[in-house]
Amino acid sequence: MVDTKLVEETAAKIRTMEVRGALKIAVEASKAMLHVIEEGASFEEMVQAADKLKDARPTAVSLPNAVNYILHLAEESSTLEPSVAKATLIANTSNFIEELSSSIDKIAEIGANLIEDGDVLLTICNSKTVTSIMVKAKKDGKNFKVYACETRPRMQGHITVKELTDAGVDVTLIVDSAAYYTMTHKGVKKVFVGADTVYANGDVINKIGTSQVALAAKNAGIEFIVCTESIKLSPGSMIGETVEIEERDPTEVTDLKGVKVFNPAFDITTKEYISKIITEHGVIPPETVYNLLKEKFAWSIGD
Ligand code: RI2
Repeated sequence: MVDTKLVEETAAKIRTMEVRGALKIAVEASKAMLHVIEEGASFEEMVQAADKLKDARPTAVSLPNAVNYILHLAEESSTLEPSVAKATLIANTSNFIEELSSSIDKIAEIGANLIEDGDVLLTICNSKTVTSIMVKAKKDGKNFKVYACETRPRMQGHITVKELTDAGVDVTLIVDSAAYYTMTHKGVKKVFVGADTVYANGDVINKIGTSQVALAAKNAGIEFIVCTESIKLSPGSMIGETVEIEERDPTEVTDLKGVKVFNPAFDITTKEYISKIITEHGVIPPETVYNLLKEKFAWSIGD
């Protein structure tokens, strides 16, 4: 029996959102998989570990995509001589984690080119992908302002404000319901948001409130830009599968007793509201997500 303590701990941290953000949960789950592989897990035990990790949160496909890719690597290496199979799998999994972790730096480089001196930007929630782009643009010497929606109920906007302040970016916190007023009265030029899952048709699932911001941006004639690593593309959507929209505990919303609460954690922004998508492979229109999916997930979907 392999030691699955790290798997249990990682799954618990993802569930409670101690570890959060769609890329980060994929990276941490992959590290837990690498650990059980190093421990000498059988394929069966790897599948069990993968299932535990995938069950932690339902909406971001980055999590199952990463864990399933490692199982695919395990299947591939199982055809090798037993003496080299484990070392090969460890090396391939480590390379994958390295690539996954560095995909955000490539997006930061590309995304920073889209920020111009004097820009006024708006974002929602805390996407490390988005803040990395903004931090890179600042390092490149650009001066711009950011409005950050606080993002009820978990207030991830506060994390965004801290990250940007620490990097010297001029950032202002707003309540979520001030998004449209801020767009129209503070000269917002572009909205940058992250993604948890991107469907083959270009629709994007992100933190609750994102689609309202997209509607407001469209009405105000403001560019709406999604920033996503390709690990967040959904291969299942190519065959019509949808992801479950996570509903979280009512206590996140209120401590009032006897009140009915609906607390969805994500929503879907349809592609007609999305101006462009920034990936580590370049800037693409939402209509071309299908092509990138086919290329990146050939291992999962076949020909
Ligand atoms: P990065 C987050 O979900 C937000 O919805 C954010 O936009 C998205 O993941 C992507 O984050 P949550 O974990 O991967 O806060 O860009 O529920 O960091």
